[in-house]
Amino acid sequence: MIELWELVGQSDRRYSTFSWRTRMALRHKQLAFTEQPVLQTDKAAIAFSGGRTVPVIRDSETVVRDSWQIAEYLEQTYPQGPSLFGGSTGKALCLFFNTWVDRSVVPLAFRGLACDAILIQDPADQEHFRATIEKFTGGSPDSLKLEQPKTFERLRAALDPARATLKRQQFLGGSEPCYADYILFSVFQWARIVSPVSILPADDPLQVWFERILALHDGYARNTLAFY
Ligand SMILES: N[C@@H](CCC(=O)N[C@@H](CS)C(=O)NCC(=O)O)C(=O)O
Repeated sequence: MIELWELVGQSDRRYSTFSWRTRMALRHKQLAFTEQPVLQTDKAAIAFSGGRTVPVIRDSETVVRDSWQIAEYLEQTYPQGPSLFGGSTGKALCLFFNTWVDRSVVPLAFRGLACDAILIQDPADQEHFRATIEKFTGGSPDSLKLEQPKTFERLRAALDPARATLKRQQFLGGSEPCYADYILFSVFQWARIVSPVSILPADDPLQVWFERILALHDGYARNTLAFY
């Protein structure tokens, strides 16, 4: 069975953004897997992967790290399951989307949510996470909390192309979800797991789409410890 290494916070909160992409890809492919929760500071637990971040999967003898590489691996290794990319053109566009979300959406979401996310970290990870916040934002949790409403405003504006698209179709993949849906979903899933402050109003097409993804695969993603 496939094993997935991901992060864990207080009260068994499974908050890792990038691991949610992999979890949803595994469910989409209808593959069974077990989870191996690790702390951010427990780099020894994932040293076998050759990297310092999760997600990591092991499938028999094969170890793959990095959420994008994992999606590629699953699509190639398990062609019989529902497709993640819908062919080579879809894969190329999903790669663009992955890069856009990682470079334009994740940094804003991190800036907005890190001040709350530090509060759900395991005590052993708090100092490490504080240093990560400082490195990526140049700010402290307190200063970022003051900016939070403005940061969320910028985030909502940055997402306008996705919002406009989701007014016209059910999923980023069209009438069915594809890997692009899970990429953007992972940011909002992280948000609801680490922070009580919701980013989107209930009638935002992005929120309606998010609820749709939460309901997929028998409500799999909804069924995790979260604030809302
Ligand atoms: N490009 C990587 C990014 C992975 C990543 O940054 N993972 C975070 C968790 S969401 C991590 O492992 N952080 C550990 C740390 O900061 O020490 C991917 O897509 O898998």
